[in-house]
Amino acid sequence: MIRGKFITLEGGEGVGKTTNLTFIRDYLQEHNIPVVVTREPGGTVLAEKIRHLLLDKDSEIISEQAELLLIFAARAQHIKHVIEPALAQGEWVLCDRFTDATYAYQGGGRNMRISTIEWLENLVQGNLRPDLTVLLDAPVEIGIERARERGSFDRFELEKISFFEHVRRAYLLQAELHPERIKLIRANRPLVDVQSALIDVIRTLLR
Ligand code: T5A
Repeated sequence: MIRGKFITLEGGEGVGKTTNLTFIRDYLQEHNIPVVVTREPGGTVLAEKIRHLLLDKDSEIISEQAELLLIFAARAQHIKHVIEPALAQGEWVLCDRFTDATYAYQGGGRNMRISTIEWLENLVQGNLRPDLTVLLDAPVEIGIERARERGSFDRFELEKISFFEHVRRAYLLQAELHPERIKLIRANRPLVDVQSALIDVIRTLLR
């Protein structure tokens, strides 16, 4: 059995990850590729409960360490019960956010030590890394505006603009550090243009 490919979508708030994930799924299915669509934090019953705890804006104050460990606890479940089994069966996994989000939000946004994140990444993931990561990048205000139009804010979306500027910078740094894996797509343009750039990137994996 040929192992499936692991694709992740990343970017700040409201850049269009979920919208474009559906687009990529449809594109792959048109090419007869079996696809599992999932998200982080989340993807299993327990990991979705952890997601709820993390996004709940009315919870007690969550310490930075607790936040980081909850994210990796959810990730451990997700990898064991969804991602690895699917890849092993030859299915492609399309995931809305993964560990680059931890480098961006907890590393960049919360200013946590990168070496701690790396240590947890190695512990929880072993050798698992995405085959391809699409980073959708747009100025912070654009994403926040799109998210705002959708309605209520979660615990992260209540952060200040400067937090999201740090997140964006950390994502761009990840792209610089991993140019083979992370493909940057400008998302502050019409959706058709974003999606045509996406097809160019996904095609490279289909070859
Ligand atoms: N988190 C997550 C961490 O802190 N650490 C971690 O390790 C991980 C994994 C999860 C939160 O958890 C944090 C980060 C997050 O704050 P989430 O729901 O995954 O939350 O992330 P959000 O960014 O909140 O997801 P959103 O649904 O808000 O944003 P999307 O998915 O990027 O945007 P989408 O597709 O819903 O689009 C938003 C709106 O914009 C429109 C869409 O139609 C939609 O209305 N749109 C466009 N409009 C015009 N032009 C375009 N090109 C458009 N693209 C989309």
